[in-house]
Amino acid sequence: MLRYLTAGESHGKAEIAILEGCPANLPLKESDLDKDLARRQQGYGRGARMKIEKDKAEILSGVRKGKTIGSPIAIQIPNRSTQFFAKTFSRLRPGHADLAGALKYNQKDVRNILERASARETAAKVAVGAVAKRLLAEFKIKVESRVLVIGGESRSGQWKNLIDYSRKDGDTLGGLFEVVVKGAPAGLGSHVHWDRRLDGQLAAAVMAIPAIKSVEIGLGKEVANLPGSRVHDEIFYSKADGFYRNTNNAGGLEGGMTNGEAVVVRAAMKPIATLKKPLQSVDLATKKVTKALVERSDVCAVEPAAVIGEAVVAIEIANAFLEKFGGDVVEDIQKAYKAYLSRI
Ligand code: EPS
Repeated sequence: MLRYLTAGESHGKAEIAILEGCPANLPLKESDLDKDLARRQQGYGRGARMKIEKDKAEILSGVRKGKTIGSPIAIQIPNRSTQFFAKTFSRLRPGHADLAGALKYNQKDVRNILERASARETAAKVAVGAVAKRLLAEFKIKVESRVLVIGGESRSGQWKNLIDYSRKDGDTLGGLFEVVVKGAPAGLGSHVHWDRRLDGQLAAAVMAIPAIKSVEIGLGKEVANLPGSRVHDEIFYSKADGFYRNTNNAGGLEGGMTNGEAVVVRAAMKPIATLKKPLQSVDLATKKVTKALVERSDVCAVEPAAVIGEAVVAIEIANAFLEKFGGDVVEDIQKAYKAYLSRI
């Protein structure tokens, strides 16, 4: 089983992850992680921070001579931009963790909440996700993503203009992205108990990405509006392809298990909570009316969110894969996987 923890503040020394449970003998290089870290930094609408950072993973443990050795993998991504760390503030930003965090943790300086609540933490998540993707790649399973909507607009040709307009207006934009897993076998996850259902695990993982407000699988909320005859994917069989479907409204998941079709997860991201034209708010210290804190931030971060979506989906799929086929060493998993594929 894969388990991971992250640590680090947005403007602290580094983002850190420890991944436990990665099987031994998986070829793994820092550049495997850096590819996705670079993708996470991209996207039109990113703020000035991304011009400063050059996110690079340092693998501190768990890998020797280019291969995992079964021990915990410690990863560090140094932060270059640390100048905000000393600044205090109390002008609460609506939509961020500021108010609830300050009340819960009894903090007068809201930076003690902001620093950890910042989506900068997702750099560590993406590094862990890249290891999961590397593992899945050994078994020809691919995890990809794409942006579907930005600021309510699905025509991608309009997105730059919308983001430019939003930037000028001191506003921010959210959107919708989709993560697709190709090549996963039928039978990952389980119908037998709620916490073993893979759809639930995927939804929890994607919902826990900062700023995500809704997660859908396959047709998603559209299923509420259609009859069963237009929702369920009819089953076919051929000698060459085995069981297959001509539609994938289920998004590759039935009964909490993969069914052999592509797994399709979509998520809606709210607009970034730090606005250049700040919203009405209250000062935590004085309780007086104020404008929310304005600090350097992004105008739109749906493109990076899609990369983060890939990472957390890859971690859940890899976890279900290891649960099914064993988890100590790549060669044993390969044997178990081959035997399973020939049975089904
Ligand atoms: C982020 C780094 C942050 C923000 C963003 C995510 O950098 P800074 O705050 O120094 O500009 O750009 O954080 C947020 C969206 C947020 O809500 O805090 C990153 O590396 O992804």
